[in-house]
Amino acid sequence: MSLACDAGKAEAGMGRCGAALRLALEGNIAVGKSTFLKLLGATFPRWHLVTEPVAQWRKVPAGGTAQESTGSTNLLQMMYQEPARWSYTFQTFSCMSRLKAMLELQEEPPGTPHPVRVFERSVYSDRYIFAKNLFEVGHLNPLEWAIYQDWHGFLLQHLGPRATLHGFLYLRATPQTCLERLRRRARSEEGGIQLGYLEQLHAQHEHWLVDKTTEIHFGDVQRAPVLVLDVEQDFEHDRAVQGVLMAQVEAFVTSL
Ligand code: UDP
Ligand code: D5M
Ligand code: MG
Repeated sequence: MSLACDAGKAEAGMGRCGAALRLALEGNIAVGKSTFLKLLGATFPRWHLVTEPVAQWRKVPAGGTAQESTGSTNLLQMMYQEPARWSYTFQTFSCMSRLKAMLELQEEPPGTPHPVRVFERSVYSDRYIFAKNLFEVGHLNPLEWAIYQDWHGFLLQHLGPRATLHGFLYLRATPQTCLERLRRRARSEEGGIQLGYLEQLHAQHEHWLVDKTTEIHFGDVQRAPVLVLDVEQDFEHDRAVQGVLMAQVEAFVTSL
């Protein structure tokens, strides 16, 4: 990459010469991803930020269930209430909703500045954090896990560069801190989540993004740089901590 291209690209919202830069914001449940995304929006107003489609999972337009009278079904709740029955269904829906959000973004015409795009989680955390964990604890059976991996690999391999990511921002805090934030947020479906589940998800993040011991089936994603951001300390209410975190992100983006 030329120096001329490098100069000021993070400030200008330029990811790289010739293509939008796509990053995923990863981390445990309630670690602070949505809060962090808002902070990115305030700091880098030209960046394009995509929140996780949780609202869609809570309101799937579908009849034929106990909630038929409302015309929609809360799939997130069903998965937490009966994981062995609904985990596979949930994985199909969450992965498709993330893919749609990724693919529906228009590419910009040649010559216009290419904004940085940041997605709250990704089709890769769907597979290498959640689905993998659900299989390991027995909520996805071996057949469901095999079918899931088959279509996930096929779809993403065929989408190629359209589905790839150029880097990961990993928000890291202890499972205990995530549990405190989760309880403070008090999302109704998550009332039954225990520390043990957050510990499992924490370990999956560490294996994938830090130790790199998780087998990843997509070369670009395996090689994509990871910025680990320590958010154990509250950043939502602390301007100094926010400044340090935003400077780390800016330096990371400039290096890509
Ligand atoms: N939160 C907090 N301090 C922080 C970051 C987040 O108290 O430094 C709170 C935030 O207000 C929310 C909860 O933690 O009530 C979960 O945050 P968020 O929804 O951003 O987490 P996500 O699940 O998106 O990672
Ligand atoms: O994540 C939103 C909520 O959705 C949280 O309860 C975790 C859950 N989630 C997100 N993706 C998946 C997959 N793929 N499988 C199972 N559960 C999932 P939050 O971290 O609160 O933003
Ligand atoms: Mg969130």
